[in-house]
Amino acid sequence: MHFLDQAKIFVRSGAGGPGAVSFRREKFVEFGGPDGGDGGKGGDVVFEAVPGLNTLIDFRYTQHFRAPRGKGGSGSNRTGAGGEDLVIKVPVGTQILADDEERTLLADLTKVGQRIVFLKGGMGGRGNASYKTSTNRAPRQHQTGEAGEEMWVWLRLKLLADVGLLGLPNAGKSTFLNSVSNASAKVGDYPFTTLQPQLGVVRHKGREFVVADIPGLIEGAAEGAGIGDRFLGHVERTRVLLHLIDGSADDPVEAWRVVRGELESYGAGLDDKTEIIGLTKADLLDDKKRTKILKALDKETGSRIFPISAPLEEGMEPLLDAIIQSLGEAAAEESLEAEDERPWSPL
Ligand SMILES: Nc1nc2c(ncn2[C@@H]2O[C@H](COP(=O)(O)OP(=O)(O)OP(=O)(O)O)[C@@H](O)[C@H]2O)c(=O)[nH]1
Ligand SMILES: [Mg+2]
Repeated sequence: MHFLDQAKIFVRSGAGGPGAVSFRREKFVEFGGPDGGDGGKGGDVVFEAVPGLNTLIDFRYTQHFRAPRGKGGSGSNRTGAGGEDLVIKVPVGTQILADDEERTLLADLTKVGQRIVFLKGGMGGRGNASYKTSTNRAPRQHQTGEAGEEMWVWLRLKLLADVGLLGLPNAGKSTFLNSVSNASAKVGDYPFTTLQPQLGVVRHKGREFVVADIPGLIEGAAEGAGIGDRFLGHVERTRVLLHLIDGSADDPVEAWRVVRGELESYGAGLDDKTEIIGLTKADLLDDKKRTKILKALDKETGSRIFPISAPLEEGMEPLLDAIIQSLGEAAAEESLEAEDERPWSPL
């Protein structure tokens, strides 16, 4: 699966409509007066985060977004109609960045339904009626309407998954994703089968969550070994990490250490995230070996280890239960934090 997670677009808000110059002329009415109405306001450019979008692919085809201008005012003191706001729908998790060297962050759409008025439409111009004074009863002055604003911006989307899959190559990450979700990721008996992140939606006990499968990590990934750690950006925003360890490998404990080491080198808070650990390919282990590995891992990690076999669908239930439980806990923490946050403002 190839996905586009960055797009450059042009946005422009609508100009205000011009104010009118008009005089009342009616049969049998001796003195007319100025009655030119004001122009309408131009449309705003609004970004809205909507559910159900996972990529920025639509922005490859449409790159220019212009809100309509306000209509001109007219006689009889009629104000021009305002230009409609242009609402640009983006996936949840989209960031809007300036087109400068630093790619300054301008806005961050993290919640479904979140709306940001990004560029304001220009004010409508004043019509001549509004210039009438006791000394100037027939003004011809009017305004043309304020110009709109325009800008090139970058949209950037980090896949917004709830659970990030981590592990060495060949650990069984994609196999797991396929078995629990609607995804059909490529699976292979060799390292680096997965070269692009892939998302899957999991439904379990009436709950839904999104799992991201990313390429495997190896020792030195932070320095670029293998395909490096650049895909870790895609799990930076997940609430929970599911770390899968190949139970049939020579040294599962060392496998766990290697991946933890890479998380630490990467930073960005990844090593503080809740980690759930699954031991894959449990079907290849006899009871004695399995108990030994579980014990060793338990001792090293201090967490409960979930042995699973995705192809046989064994051990999945308790693992999925644990994921749902920690997603619930993570969400509760976030809503507490969100109370201290201030609303974003472009000014
Ligand atoms: N017996 C058994 N084989 C498994 C299990 N899970 C995965 N495999 C096999 O292990 C191999 C690797 O599986 P993948 O799902 O491609 O592993 P991955 O972690 O996604 O690998 P990369 O994408 O290369 O990082 C494949 O041959 C799978 O069929 C399991 O629970 N039991
Ligand atoms: Mg894979």
